[in-house]
Amino acid sequence: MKSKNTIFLILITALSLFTACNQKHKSQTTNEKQKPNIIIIYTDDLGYGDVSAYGATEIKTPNIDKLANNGVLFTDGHTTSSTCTPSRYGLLTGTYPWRNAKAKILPGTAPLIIDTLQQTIPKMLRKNGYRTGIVRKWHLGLGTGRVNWNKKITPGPNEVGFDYSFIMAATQDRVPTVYIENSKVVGLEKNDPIEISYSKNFEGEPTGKDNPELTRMKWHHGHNNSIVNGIPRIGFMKGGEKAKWIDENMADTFLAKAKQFVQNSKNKPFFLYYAMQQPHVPRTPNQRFVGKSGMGPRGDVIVEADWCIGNFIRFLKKENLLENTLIIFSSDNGPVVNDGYFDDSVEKLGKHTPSGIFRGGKYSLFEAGTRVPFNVYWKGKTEPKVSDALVCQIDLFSSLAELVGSNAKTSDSKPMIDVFLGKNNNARKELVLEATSRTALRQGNWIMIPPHNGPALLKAVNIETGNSKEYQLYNLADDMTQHKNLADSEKKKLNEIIKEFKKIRGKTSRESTKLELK
Ligand code: NG6
Ligand code: CA
Repeated sequence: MKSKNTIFLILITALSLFTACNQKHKSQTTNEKQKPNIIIIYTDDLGYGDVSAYGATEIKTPNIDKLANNGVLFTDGHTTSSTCTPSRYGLLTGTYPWRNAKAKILPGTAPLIIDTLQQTIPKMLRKNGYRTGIVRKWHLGLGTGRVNWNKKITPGPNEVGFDYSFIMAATQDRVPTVYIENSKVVGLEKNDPIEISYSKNFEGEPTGKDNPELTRMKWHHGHNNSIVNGIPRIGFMKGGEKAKWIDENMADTFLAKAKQFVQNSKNKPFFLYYAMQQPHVPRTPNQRFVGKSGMGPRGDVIVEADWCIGNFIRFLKKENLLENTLIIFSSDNGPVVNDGYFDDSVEKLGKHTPSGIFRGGKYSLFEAGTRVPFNVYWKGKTEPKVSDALVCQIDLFSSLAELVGSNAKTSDSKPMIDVFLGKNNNARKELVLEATSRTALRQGNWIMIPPHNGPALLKAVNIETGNSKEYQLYNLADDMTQHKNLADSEKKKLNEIIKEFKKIRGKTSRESTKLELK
């Protein structure tokens, strides 16, 4: 009897051990699967006032609005900088771009500015079981100098954490005007090699400057070097005829690649950095969108971008992925209307205000330079909420790490996933903002802009830079448009912020300003 009982006991114990083990194994695989997919949709030069969810009345962005209105809509969301390269650097590395002297608008031939040993969002996510991809705009440099575009172009996105990359090297207005997939130019023919230079034209090649009769889009400032598809660009390019992109097909090409990446990544959680090129110049909407905004090409490409986002989200839904996908939507810098081409954007702007109520725009240290649309949407997880918390793209590194259970951090990137998911409003207390190598400090509702040399107005683009010989101090709580400089009347506050700014910035080669207490 006794032995029967013992056998029974042993059997029961073995069975429960087996079940426990099995369950543990099961829950691990479920957890692994349940890690949310993460998508960052990043527009190029889209302003705070360009989105109807942010108050635009002259243009409709129904698909971006759906993300904004069903998720967390940040009213005080910032990029680190008011131009592209530094913003993208800040976003991907979680490190302030002013710490890296190379993080400024790059030519198409610039070497990679992210150290291959540096932490990045895709690297961190890859370590945590993700498949990672980038589709569209890179603009963080490629190679180590003197890239041979006809060979493997490396290091690049694939060396800083991306398993898959389908990119344009720099911008739509810069050569090389070709797609690069996993380090190789797409469609390149052996007998028609590509040569690129940013200093000298290739003999016999037409340019926007000398051959205006060959252009279908006229240059306003800059943009008068090589002509590709009738559009004069920045930089000189020779060869690679078959590999050249068709500007009007770019949105569809990238959308298809984004979908393909998702489809190929189904057995793992994935991270996609979908870095759209709209509404950056040259604005080349597909025929389907021409005239759709009534605002000329700038408005039309915003409508096109919005359509792409809607189409992509419907695709995620169809693939049953929406419930388990965190989508972050934002822009790399504030808006600009005329950024170098005569494209009717100024003439057809009408009552539309791309900067919303804010002062400045792209290239500016004023609010509109860095305050951008910023939404976080996760179906079934985020409640519709408007959050006034101060947040910055630089915090996504540590916050996404938190989300996936990693303790990776950088000293500049604050873990604040609960703020991003709308669970609390524990905003950033301070933030250094950057505009073409000049910096300013936001502290609570205060912003201090130290004296900076240079013009107060960039005439070509008609944007105020934020430069002044005097200190500027604004209280955004009751002066969102930054017209009441309180530097004289609030000396104590000013000195407090200058002190803090010195502490954060320390000695750096990029600060053109000597900070002095007032
Ligand atoms: C500027 C270009 C501008 C745009 C910008 C980069 C001229 C005169 N202007 O130098 O058109 O390409 O660089 O924009 O060439 S960004 O969004 O990628 O930062
Ligand atoms: Ca940009």
